[in-house]
Amino acid sequence: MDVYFNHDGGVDDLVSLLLLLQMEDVNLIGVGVIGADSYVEPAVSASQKIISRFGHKRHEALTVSQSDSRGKNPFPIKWRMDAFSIDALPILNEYSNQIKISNNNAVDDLINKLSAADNPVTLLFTGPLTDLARAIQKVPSITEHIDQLLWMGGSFGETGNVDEPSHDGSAEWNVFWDPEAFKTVLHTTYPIRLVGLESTIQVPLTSEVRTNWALNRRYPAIDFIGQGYALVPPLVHLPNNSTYYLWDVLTTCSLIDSSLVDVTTIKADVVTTGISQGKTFITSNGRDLSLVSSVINPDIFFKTITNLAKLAP
Ligand code: AGV
Ligand code: CA
Repeated sequence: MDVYFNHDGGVDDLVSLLLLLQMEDVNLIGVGVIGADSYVEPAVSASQKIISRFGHKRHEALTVSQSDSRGKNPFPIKWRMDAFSIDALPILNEYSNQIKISNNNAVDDLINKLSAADNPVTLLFTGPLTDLARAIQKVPSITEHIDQLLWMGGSFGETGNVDEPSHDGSAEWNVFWDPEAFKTVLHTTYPIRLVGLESTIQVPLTSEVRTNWALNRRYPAIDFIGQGYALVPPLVHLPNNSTYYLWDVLTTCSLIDSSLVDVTTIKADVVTTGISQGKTFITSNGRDLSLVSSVINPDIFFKTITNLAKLAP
């Protein structure tokens, strides 16, 4: 399966990149990084180092492209800072980085890779859809090369996860950052599969999960995962605005293992303005989408992470 990955530099975005590199059935044709839930420079740099340190021979020629996209509703600075810490972890700085930055920005890199593709490409997005929306607007014919879009975004349950002034809390952050981008993507026809908050709520970061990574830290990639998630707060008693879930990692693992999740089909749309901007909702006039409705067995999901990470060099 040919895969193009666009992420936004959060802890679980960068762990997703590491895991994607271990998937033998995935032919990773490009990586784009957008400075949404991160500052883009350290997020690009950390991505280069992760590919260099934990990638395989087949990844040697991979480049990382930097996005110049800006969102309507910026992420909290506190969360965006994590990319600097990950980029500075000793485990990523022991050996020199061998992976280059693309000469093209993330929009043009996506356009070029799709235009040149021999086979239909699966898009994996774990941040806002801005780069995809801009690429489609610039060169509409690239959609012919898209096999499907798998996206961590949206919420079809009671609430979202945005806790900001002038908003009612109904949106999920990756949609809220750029609601128009999702609207643009909804006007296309290739299959879209969403992983939203109704399923990711089943896979919070917990101290039990952390202990398991600690016990396996003799594997360098699992040590890295433990170090990365040490930057973010776990679920202890009640969830709050900063509680961390494995949103993007669930999305990434469901790419190769559809038995991890249950999927339903819905028709959906998005609110682009006002106090509910970024809210996704079901409506009979909406676009056909597949929605990951639940995680079948969270223990098996966490086991999948360690099994994949054990394959890393
Ligand atoms: O809304 C989930 C998305 C995912 O792509 N991101 C984090 C994941 O990378 C935004 C986000 C929501 N709550 C957060 C987030 C939190 N408490 N800390 C950092 N990022
Ligand atoms: Ca993300």
